[in-house]
Amino acid sequence: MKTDYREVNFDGLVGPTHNYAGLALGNVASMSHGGLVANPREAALQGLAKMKALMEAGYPQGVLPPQQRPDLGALRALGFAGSDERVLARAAGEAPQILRAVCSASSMWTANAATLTPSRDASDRRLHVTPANLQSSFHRFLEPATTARVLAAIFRDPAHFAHHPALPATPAFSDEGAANHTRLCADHGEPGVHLYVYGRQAFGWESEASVAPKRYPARQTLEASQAVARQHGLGELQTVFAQQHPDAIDAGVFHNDVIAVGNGPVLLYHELAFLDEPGTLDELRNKLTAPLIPVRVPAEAVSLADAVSSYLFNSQLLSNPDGSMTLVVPGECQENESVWRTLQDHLLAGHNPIGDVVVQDVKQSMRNGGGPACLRLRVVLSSGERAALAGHALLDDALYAELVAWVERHYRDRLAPEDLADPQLAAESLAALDELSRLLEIGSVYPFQMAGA
Ligand code: SUG
Repeated sequence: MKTDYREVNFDGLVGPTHNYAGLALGNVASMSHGGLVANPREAALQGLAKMKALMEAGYPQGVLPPQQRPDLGALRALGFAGSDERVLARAAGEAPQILRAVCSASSMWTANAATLTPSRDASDRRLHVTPANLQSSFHRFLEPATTARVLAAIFRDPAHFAHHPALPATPAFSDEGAANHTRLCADHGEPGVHLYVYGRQAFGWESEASVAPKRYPARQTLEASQAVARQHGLGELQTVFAQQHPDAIDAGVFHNDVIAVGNGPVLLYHELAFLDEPGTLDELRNKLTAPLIPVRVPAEAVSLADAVSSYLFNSQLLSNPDGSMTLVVPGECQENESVWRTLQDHLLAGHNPIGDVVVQDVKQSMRNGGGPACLRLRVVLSSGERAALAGHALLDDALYAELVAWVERHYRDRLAPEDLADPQLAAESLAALDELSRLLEIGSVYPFQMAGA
């Protein structure tokens, strides 16, 4: 049966303070590019070009705004007092790493904004939303409060949308959102099975069976994934919890979406994505109503190192009306011989619905470890829910043109770490965001717009 559910990808607009600060332990690109000069204007335009290309190819496209940065409120909470200029100057002098963190434009990676359950799978037939607490790093822990306001502003109608609080921001419930969640189904409008991938178990880790990464932190806990599924009212037959392979995390796979991507009944994954590959596939097969189509990439075709440097699996896998699928890969895949060969010989030529590969250049984001899939939050919506969206968050030609002009008016084309202390940058950023919130018609979502903040 054909239904009117469609996947809408909400991409994060890159903020005016986009920079390379080397903030993310276990994220190889972030760790190796810290200190480079960034180009926020190019970054934002690359993101918009991806959105436009997908919109023009017929995929519904949404936009989520960036956050208020530098986060002066966070600096004040840490004891930096005085005028805004004084706060910035003191932070730059006394704690440059903290200043970098409060300037990060990391909210662009909206795959980490929240975990969502489409109304199709919820017993109350509403879309359920839980913002991720992102507690594993300070710069990302600053995101959820504004993220929750932005999502509540767009998914506003309580008849259609249910918002849950972020999980307690403590290591036991470390949650990184949709980057560790994949909904598999026959078709977007058919019942889904929710695959949650976690890196460690918070309770019971002393047991002998427990395996954890040795080099880099595991960001998602089993307990966090279970709590999100519980908040959304999902039952046992609708969920599969699988542990990520610790060797993958130690090779720089800090989220599951760096090593696997699913869409409809297709699961494209690297052989080292899951600790228990056969067990995970069996459970998915048992719970899915449609036959699972696993597309496995062996390590001998693409090594973990190549998967991490090319971000092959951080691709968007999109459904086409004829039943085929399109894979949107970052430009880095074209530059890697074994990855490009695997794409042609194994993925496109294989027995699976992937019929087309589209290359998108998102290099500015990639240097911080964010590929095409990181930049978007997938939201499966019925036509009634799409009509109920508040604000102006769905991209069309007019909004695209306005956003490009807005970026060109407000963004710098060069941002070095030492520029972050410039009070003028903070003022430019606030002016840009004030204008953007009017453009997107989302009301007052930023601390500087809220009374008493
Ligand atoms: O959390 N990078 C982000 C990248 C997130 C990618 N998202 C997904 N895989 N879904 C992170 O590691 C680096 C910022 C810096 O170093 O300046 C950063 O936060």
